[in-house]
Amino acid sequence: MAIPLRLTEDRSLLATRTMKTPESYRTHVIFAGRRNAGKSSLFNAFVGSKIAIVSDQPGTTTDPVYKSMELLPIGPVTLIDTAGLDDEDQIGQLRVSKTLSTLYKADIVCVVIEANGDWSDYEEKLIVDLENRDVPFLIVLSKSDLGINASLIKFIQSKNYPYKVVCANDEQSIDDLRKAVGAVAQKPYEPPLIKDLVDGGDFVVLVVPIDLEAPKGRLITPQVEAIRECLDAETIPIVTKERELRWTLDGLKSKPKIVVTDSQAVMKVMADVPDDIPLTTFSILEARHKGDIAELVNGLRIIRHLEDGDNVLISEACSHRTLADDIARVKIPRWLENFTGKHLNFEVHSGREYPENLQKYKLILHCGGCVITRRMMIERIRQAKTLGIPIVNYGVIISYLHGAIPRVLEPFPEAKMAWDDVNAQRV
Ligand SMILES: Nc1nc2c(ncn2[C@@H]2O[C@H](COP(=O)(O)OP(=O)(O)OP(=O)(O)O)[C@@H](O)[C@H]2O)c(=O)[nH]1
Ligand SMILES: [Mg+2]
Repeated sequence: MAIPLRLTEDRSLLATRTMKTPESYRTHVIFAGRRNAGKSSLFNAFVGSKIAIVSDQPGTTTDPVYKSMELLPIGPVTLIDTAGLDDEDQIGQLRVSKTLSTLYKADIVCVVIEANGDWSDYEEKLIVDLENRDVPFLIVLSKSDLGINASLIKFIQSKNYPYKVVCANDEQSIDDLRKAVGAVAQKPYEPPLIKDLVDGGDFVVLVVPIDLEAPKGRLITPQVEAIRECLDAETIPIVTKERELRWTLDGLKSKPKIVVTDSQAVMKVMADVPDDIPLTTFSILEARHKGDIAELVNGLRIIRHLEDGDNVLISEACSHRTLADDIARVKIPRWLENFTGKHLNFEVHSGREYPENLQKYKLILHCGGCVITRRMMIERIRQAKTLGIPIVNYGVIISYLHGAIPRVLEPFPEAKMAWDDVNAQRV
């Protein structure tokens, strides 16, 4: 009797852990393919629950359907079922574009195609896009009980694509599919937040202002992650507010290896930290860890060329409660207008996708992306770059507008080079 009881307990614990894991730590598994390929049936079989609607009517799935689960050995995953890629009428096109905009989240795409069907342009285009963006994929040949097209298998083998033959009602084949997804799914390499800048035994001073914007009773993700990495690296992290920084530094017997501050306190902190101690900000650490720090610094090239009436997008990956003196909505716009002497047209957009008509913006001011994965942040930077729109993150622009950028980029050679280029273009 004791065994089933423990199993139930363990399952609920596992479920709680799965629900609580932030999106940025999850592996995203997406089912994509033509209409009626069997995506929703596989999605349901994969999670073991009838969540997505299944029917023989092509175009049953309209909006993406999400489900969290724990998948060994990779851990917490988010599975996403999508609308078919071959939906051609007007509304269908909207569904297709929703599917395509969901694909950028993927750490693996299961490209579902009927096992007795044929390879088409839809699969071809999808694979080319995934290969270009280095996104792992698995070809899933569905409805194997209805027959298998030998020449389709031959074609897939000739391309060396990983594939699995499955039937939604055959639990063994679904279990094989789960294992294959676990083996193929891959999160991209994440540069460390701070670990590589410090050595065991170093003191590391982290400056964390507790102002109105600080969440009640806790620290924000980059601060917590930095403390954790410092502990992992066997350094001694010392957390202080900006007001007590001088006393903290005076009280240390040896110099800290680096001081990291919240961007908003960078002016005061820069004045208090002697020049021979490296100084940077949590946002700069985040820019390297989550994004492409060189590109986010390169975005600064536009600032001196902004004109009255230019559109500036403030892009936040999450939606959070805003305050009267919100950093993104109020302070950065104010500082930027003061700096440039121009009246700019700021638009705020919160959410996992960019607004439509991105081309109209002269500059994108992006949040640090702490709630999204590195792959998603890189993809957002790539989209901006493809359209030739300069992009910076909040911390980079705050340090720039306060004259702190050369100092806070000093520990990062690739970012310093980008900054030197921005400077060279000014002449
Ligand atoms: N025989 C058989 N039928 C299947 C299998 N998987 C799905 N089907 C049937 O194929 C039809 C389409 O399945 P869905 O799972 O709704 O396909 P979908 O790709 O999600 O379709 P859309 O949402 O319209 O794009 C349904 O009638 C399913 O019952 C399978 O393994 N074997
Ligand atoms: Mg469906």
